[in-house]
Amino acid sequence: MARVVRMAAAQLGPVARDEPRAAVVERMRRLMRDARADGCRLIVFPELALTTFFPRWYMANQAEVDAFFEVEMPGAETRPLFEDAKRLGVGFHLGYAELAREGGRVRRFNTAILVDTEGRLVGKYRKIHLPGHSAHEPQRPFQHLEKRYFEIGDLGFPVWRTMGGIFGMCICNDRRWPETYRVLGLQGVEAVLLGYNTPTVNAVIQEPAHLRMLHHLVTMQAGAYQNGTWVVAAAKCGMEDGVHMMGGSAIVAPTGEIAAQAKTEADELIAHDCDLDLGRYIKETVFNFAQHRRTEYYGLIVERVGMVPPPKDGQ
Ligand code: ING
Repeated sequence: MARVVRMAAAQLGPVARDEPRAAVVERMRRLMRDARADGCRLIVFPELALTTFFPRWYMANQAEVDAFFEVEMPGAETRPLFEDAKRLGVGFHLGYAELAREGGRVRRFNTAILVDTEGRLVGKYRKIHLPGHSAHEPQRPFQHLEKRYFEIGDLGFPVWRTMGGIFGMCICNDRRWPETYRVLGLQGVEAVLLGYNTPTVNAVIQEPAHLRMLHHLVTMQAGAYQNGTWVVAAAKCGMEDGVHMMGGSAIVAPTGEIAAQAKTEADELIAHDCDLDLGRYIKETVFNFAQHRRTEYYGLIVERVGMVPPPKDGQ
């Protein structure tokens, strides 16, 4: 039995700091139309897709920071995407900066949503692994202030039954952590949808650029295989306000193989006929969690946050 859903990763090239949301949405609408014409029923847009990757700047003025956030979703500029989704019958994943008023206070998250082929908002995820730093570090060539501008996500790693499968989401740095995929895998996820904005240069320590692509791919390939799930990852990339962001958008099969990969650092669509049953044999044999996992020995994974090496001789 094959439950095939043709999925697309819609890579976005650079979004300039002053590029209006409406202009970015038009680029995304075109990618959605092209995806539908290519037979796709689901399209994945990048993390923080509506604006430039603003955590690269230190901004002291909160109002200046908040200008990069959405206060409603859909809002006036993003509603056309929801309407196109309904008219074309294409579901989508969208990453954006969320400003929410909850419990009598303002909350700010790096958020992603899942919208189905009827244009209905099915699910929301708020980024849990926030990389970078919270204080201004002027010695860096560029900042990475996600810990300053966003709160840690408070929705966990949920999955949703929709569009014929079991879908989960994560965002950018989350893809580097095995825990992300395993928590989703323990819920039977069949496709993990994610966007990312990854600077090509490591701002902290000299690291060969080719390692960026290796680490990006190997973490998703491992996560896919070890949990028998598809992974669809869309970059926002290219030279964005003077900082180069890596491309490499990819669709990874539950076998760990790369089924499709972007070749440019511009707006580019990659698509693949994803059989959501392809991971079944992996879930039922080599990674049959119920049969093989020994959680009685995994305690440190949850009990211990940071690494603690053994005492040195004589200590
Ligand atoms: N960006 C980068 C990412 O995790 C990063 C930050 C790059 C962290 C490389 C560590 C190594 O892909 C975001 N937005 O998380």
